[in-house]
Amino acid sequence: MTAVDLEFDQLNSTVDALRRSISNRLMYGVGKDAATARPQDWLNAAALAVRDRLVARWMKTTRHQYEQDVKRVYYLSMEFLIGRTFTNALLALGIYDQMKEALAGLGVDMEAAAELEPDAALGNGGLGRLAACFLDSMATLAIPGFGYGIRYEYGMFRQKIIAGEQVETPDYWLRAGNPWEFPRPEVQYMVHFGGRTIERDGHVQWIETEHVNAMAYDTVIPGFATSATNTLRLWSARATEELDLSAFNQGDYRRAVEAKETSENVSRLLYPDDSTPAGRELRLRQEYFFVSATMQDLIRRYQRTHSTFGRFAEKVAIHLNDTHPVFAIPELMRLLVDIHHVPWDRAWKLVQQVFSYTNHTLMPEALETWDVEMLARLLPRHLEIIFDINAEFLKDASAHFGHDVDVIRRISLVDEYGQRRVRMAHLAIVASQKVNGVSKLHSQLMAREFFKDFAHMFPARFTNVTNGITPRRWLAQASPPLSALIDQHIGTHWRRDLFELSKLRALKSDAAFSSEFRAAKRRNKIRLAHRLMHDTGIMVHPDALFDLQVKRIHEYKRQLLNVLHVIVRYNRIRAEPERDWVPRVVIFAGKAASAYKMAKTVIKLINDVGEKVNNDPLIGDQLKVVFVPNYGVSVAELVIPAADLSEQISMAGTEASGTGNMKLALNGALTVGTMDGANIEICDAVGRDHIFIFGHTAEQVDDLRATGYRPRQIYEENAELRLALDQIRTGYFSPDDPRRFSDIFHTLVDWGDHYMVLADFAAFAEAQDAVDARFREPRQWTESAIENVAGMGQFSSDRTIAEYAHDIWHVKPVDVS
Ligand code: GL9
Repeated sequence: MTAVDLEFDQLNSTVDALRRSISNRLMYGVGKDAATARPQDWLNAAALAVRDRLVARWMKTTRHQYEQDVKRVYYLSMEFLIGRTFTNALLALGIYDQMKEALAGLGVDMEAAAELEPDAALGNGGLGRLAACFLDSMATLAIPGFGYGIRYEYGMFRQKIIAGEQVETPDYWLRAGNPWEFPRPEVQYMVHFGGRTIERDGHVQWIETEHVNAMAYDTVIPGFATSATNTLRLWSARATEELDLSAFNQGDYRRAVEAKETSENVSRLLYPDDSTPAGRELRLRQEYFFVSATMQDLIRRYQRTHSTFGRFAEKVAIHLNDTHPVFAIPELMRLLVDIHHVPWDRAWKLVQQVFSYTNHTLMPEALETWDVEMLARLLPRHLEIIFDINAEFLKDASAHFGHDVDVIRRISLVDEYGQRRVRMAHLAIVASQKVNGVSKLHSQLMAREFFKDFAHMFPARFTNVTNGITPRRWLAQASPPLSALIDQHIGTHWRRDLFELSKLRALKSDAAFSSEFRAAKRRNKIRLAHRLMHDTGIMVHPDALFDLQVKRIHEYKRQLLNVLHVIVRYNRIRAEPERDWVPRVVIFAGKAASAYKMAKTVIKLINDVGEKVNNDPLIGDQLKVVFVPNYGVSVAELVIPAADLSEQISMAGTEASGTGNMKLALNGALTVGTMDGANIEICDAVGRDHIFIFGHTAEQVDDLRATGYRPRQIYEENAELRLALDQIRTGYFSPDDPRRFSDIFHTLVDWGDHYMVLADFAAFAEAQDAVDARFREPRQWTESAIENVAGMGQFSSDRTIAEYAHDIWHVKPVDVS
């Protein structure tokens, strides 16, 4: 920042200046006066005042990017789980305290007002949240990065728990307006579907299509303590034909708006599910809609400063966040070849230089494929392009492997078994210059098992970039007490260089620091206890061990393993109520995909067990079980800082990385976990003595499966486990419907449970005993907690983004001074 900018910023950051801006924005932006303004109006006015301050930086960054003709990264993601923006922006600008005072001067409680902001929940889980952390880090590191996605009108559903069951309600997050976005009606691209292709003058034309326009909405993404800012551009569908006037004039009002409604459905809602077949066509339309607009937009931006495609690969990097945006590959080919008349071979070379792809899961049901027949109907030109790419690729493959029919069948872009389907991950790998997994283990499994043929053909293409999280949101913003304590002892620079936290190691045996550390944690636990009381009516004691499993509900994540242990613990306490147990509050939170029956039954089981345990007078405060509804970014910011224990207990080899594991450790929770995903790297970083590792490793899981997994034998041999399972089977927790959970029992005991819950039970229970023993020694526990915080340096998404920028995208920070 120049001296003039700095002075300008400082002038604008005073309490007086902010108070004037808020009053101004209330009047001229919101259209209210102080006498009639509701808290929501004050929040909007304050948000606009903050946004004004960001815009100046935004213009400047954009101008510098343009003048320096920088290489830009386009981060394509169907999901961005941003959460709230207000507090985050205040901290980025360094005006949190001033704003609080300014609002107080106007009679407004800032923290209460901030709670009114809805979460931008345009994502399902870890993958979407990762994209949001990446935006934060790209801006903070001044990497010229654009997020591209869809402006869903309805984000992730709101989860209510009614009579212990998940009920989904729509999340209309735009109800009160969105002060953070700028609609850009002048930026619109036409997106086509259907029709057919013909050849004319040596070029393919795609004709007789239906179309919809994609209109841009821009959101400013502030960097932390820098004037660098970036843009998140989200596309919204606009009908190309407005009202059908003749239908309207005939009084047929429904038909008059029908076509418009249908075509605009494409950006109506976040696909609610990562596993169901329903709505697949709409999902395909969404995927293509967003990448087509994005490719047109980035070509237009490139052509503003370049007259040929000669330097395209020097100026453009396109990142595919999982396979959802992979139609960008054939779309870019189509635009280059059919519209801009670049010869096929040259276009393909360009494509292979600009794309890179991250795989986020190896769960077979999540590896996307598209029915050839549906593609032929909706995207006929793209199907031709995919077939042409495949033909060339299979030629190369035959040259590489010899004529091994099995390999060719395995790696083809088209799955020919049964109904023909295009394998999107294969297309992504063939077109990308780099392909990465999200933790060391996951990247290894990718290259050695799932995509081993590709890794054999293109060994240099496969790499690892372990995930990370932004310390701004997940420590500075989420835990004011712990951040303040850290600031006092090692200064504030850890927000930009998380490795600074390692300085805390020197303090781990310092009694004064330890007790302040415990006090900070306790304040967060009290904050949560109040909210739990308010939202669920369950009273918990802040001195109990707060044990959290917060994440999507999925069998592979094994919430059932945790529940089984809760039941065993309950039975143990009932057997000896007088013993001095370590009091625990076991907290679950997470959403189940709306069509995922088993996951929903797990939610009901957790709530039924909670009902029984929480109301048992023999148990009292020794054990509480709480299900916190509507897990999302804001709930995470509340619960994670209050955790003592972090449950990361997926079957080894199934959780690609996990990021909640990092957020919890950063907040001083100790992990009980399997050797899966990034847990392995967390274990290395914090030290084996400060983490509770248990269970089969990925290799042992394979061996066990090969020799035959016999859960019934485990059930028969472990009396405590057998009792817990029998209680589930016979309705001990569901007397109103004794058979409610019998499928859970049979899945775990008789139906060969793919996730091998029982195989890890005994080791898990033992690890939990070790947890209790450590918790009885507050000094030791705190020492371990401090080791966890101190070891988290490498899990900053700044480190992750620096690796992407250097090794994959080959982009440099823009100079904004
Ligand atoms: C996920 C993986 O399952 C996680 O282990 C990983 O941490 C994140 C981010 O890389 O990606 N892949 C995936 O499909 N989801 C993930 O969380 N699922 C959702 O986002 C719902």
